[in-house]
Amino acid sequence: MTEHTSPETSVASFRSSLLKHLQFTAGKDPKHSTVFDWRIALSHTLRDHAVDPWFASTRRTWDEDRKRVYYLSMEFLIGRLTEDLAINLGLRDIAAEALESLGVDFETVASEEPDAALGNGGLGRLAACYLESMATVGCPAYGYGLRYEHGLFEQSFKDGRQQENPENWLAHGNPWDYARPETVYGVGFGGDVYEENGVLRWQPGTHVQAQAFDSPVVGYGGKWANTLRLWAATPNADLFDLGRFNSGDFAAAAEPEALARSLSRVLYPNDTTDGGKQLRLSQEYFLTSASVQDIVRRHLVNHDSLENLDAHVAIQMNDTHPAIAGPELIRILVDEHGFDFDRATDLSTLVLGYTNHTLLPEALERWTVGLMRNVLPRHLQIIERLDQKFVELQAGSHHPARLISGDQVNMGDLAFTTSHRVNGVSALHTELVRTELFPAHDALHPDRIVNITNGITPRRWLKLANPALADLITKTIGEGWETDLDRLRELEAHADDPAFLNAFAQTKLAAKERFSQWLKEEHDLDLPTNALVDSQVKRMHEYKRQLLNILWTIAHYQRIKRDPNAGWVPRVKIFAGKAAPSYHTAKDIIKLINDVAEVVNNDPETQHLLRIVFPPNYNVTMAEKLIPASDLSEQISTAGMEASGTGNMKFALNGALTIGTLDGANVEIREHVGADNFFLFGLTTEEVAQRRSQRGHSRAAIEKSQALQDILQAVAEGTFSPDEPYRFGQLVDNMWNSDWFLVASDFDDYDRAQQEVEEAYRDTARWNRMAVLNIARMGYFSSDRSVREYMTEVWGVESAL
Ligand code: Z16
Repeated sequence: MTEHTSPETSVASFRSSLLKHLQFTAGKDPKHSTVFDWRIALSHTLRDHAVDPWFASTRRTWDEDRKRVYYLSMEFLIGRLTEDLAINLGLRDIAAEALESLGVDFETVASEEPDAALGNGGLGRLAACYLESMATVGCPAYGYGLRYEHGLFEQSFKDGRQQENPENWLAHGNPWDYARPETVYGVGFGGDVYEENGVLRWQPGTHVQAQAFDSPVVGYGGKWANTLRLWAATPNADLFDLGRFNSGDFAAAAEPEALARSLSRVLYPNDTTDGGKQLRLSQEYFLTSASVQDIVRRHLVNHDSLENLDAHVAIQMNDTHPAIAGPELIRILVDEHGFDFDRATDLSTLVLGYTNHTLLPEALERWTVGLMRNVLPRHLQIIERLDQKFVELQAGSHHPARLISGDQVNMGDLAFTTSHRVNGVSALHTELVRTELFPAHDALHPDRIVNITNGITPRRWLKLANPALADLITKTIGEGWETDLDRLRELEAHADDPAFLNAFAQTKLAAKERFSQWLKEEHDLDLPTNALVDSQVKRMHEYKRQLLNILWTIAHYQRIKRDPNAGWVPRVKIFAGKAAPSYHTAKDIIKLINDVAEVVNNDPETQHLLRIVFPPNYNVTMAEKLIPASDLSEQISTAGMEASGTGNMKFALNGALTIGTLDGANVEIREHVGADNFFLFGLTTEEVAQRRSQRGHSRAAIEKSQALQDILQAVAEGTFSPDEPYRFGQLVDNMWNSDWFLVASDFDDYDRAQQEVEEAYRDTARWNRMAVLNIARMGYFSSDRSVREYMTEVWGVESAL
């Protein structure tokens, strides 16, 4: 491999490369260039530096005929790349200096980049962290996804209600990717299945072309680089109906073309609900088919047959979204390469792995048989045959589990049967996957389910997001923690050193000031920097219980009003997150938070003690600024419902303490940081099940809690919605009469834990010590660790480094 460029790259050569790109790529005279032009120059200069490690890695993988990982995901929530790539190439300071010598500020230029928001939340961000970690640990890999023209919608508030606006990240082009007009595959849809000389042949009704766009993904230190390949739907020429066009019917002529383009037009904005829409299934097949064709083609370049595919290929399905990969691979092996069905199935299973990310029934994909037959008739036949085999395997069972039940194809069951490993994303979640979701499968294949607890990349979520803390860590324990996060444990030795605790507090203050300034500039919002910053940022969902948080905030407000001089700790309550556009309850909760904020923030009696800040349009970039500025991390989902959570890890790694339930990865975070350094509350998973079975549980819980009664009464009376007193009638009614998410049952214990937070924060030294111990003990949650586990437990791939 050629020597890595960064040590040799001087400020002078970076500077001349910037000027070259400004002139020849942006086509601008330095005198007349805008921030946008400088960004184009900077990103192309950085991309140039990615090419050497990228080619070297790709070449080595070919030369050594290495096994490759293919990570199939409908979502990659990447955010910005400029600073990330600069850091990984070791060029962050050189780039800043070179720009400065030209009178340009690095941060200003980097901030001009739009987020690549090709994901909804945790699942998509996880895929982005894993890509970065695979490159860092030297795992030969490709990420495969869709090049959506429009990522997740932009959120704004109008009278406190969520509005959705289309996102347009490609409007000014994407400097990171290389278009590959020669790498195109036809993806078939619909049509019929015919028999031809005893073999079945699928004759699709239409084809849509998938065109590749490749971006290099460079690992930390620039020692290895992989490829993110995103597919764009490009209507092939024959879709344009020249006959109709010539006869003057221009709209009709463009119709099939419009259908084709819609396949990569926009990301579906549902994080955990499955809409059952034909376009979504078509998008999923579009991704899967193009990727599997590409994988098979690459394998056949230097292998004679597909017999040994499992020795060279590992395909990971990120949730069930690409679960049609099993039937697609079987179809290619049987219909196009003459494999026997059983052998094709066994081989496919050895190649495939499936990660489950949720137990929520509304999130588990199910497609009707009718829709499946319309879109993918041959795949349906294959699934029917797999279903038969699955029933036979459960011989003797009176109620066998099925891949097809009633008129629905269960994609989770399909993904399970076509994978040699199925993993959950935290220890608790995996146990529930075993016992609640797939007990029949687990009985047949007791070694198939494994746990791989999620992780986050410390490069983006510490080094990039929190430069002050990162510098303090490096000053204290030296470099190297970036790729060996367990080394943070060396900070424990400083946890009782007042000078170190002070230095930590200074980094927190610096992060608060930075975030406060950003909030002012971007959203004209005020964030006091002398208060406890208490944050709940994530998608808006009933199971995540933003409602519990805002109801407690009302209680806190009422108590301050009652006794303003009781020595309250000043607090800022931060909320941020998007609701799926059709999720009305989640949108009501957004409106409630904004309505409460309106009252609380304008109350002169309490203003200095309590504020609520809800910046719109939470995204990766906001998270990078908000998380380091936080003291308290709200991870308060109903136990058993959050598969893992990864925001919880980002906060703890940045020295925020967690108030949380025994849910998802919270359980493991608490074990690692120590029970003394975590504010635990709430029912356990077993107690949740118990409580739900008790009739009238919510009414009983409310009647036991005076605080909760007062809050609900205030909301019901219209204290926060004087212009429309019954605005939140449904929310309140649901609390009394149903409360599936057990907000009432957990309220008093949450209140108790919040009092403990208050007490701990008053003792500054104690708080800082707890925060430092959190940081020191979070090494386990590096996505490098997660990726290495996938490599040995699932993929059977070795590091090339
Ligand atoms: C998603 O982000 C997640 C699950 C899912 O079924 C669909 C989407 Cl878009 C999340 C989980 O809710 C979260 O607990 C987990 O940490 C994350 O996936 C990554 O595993």
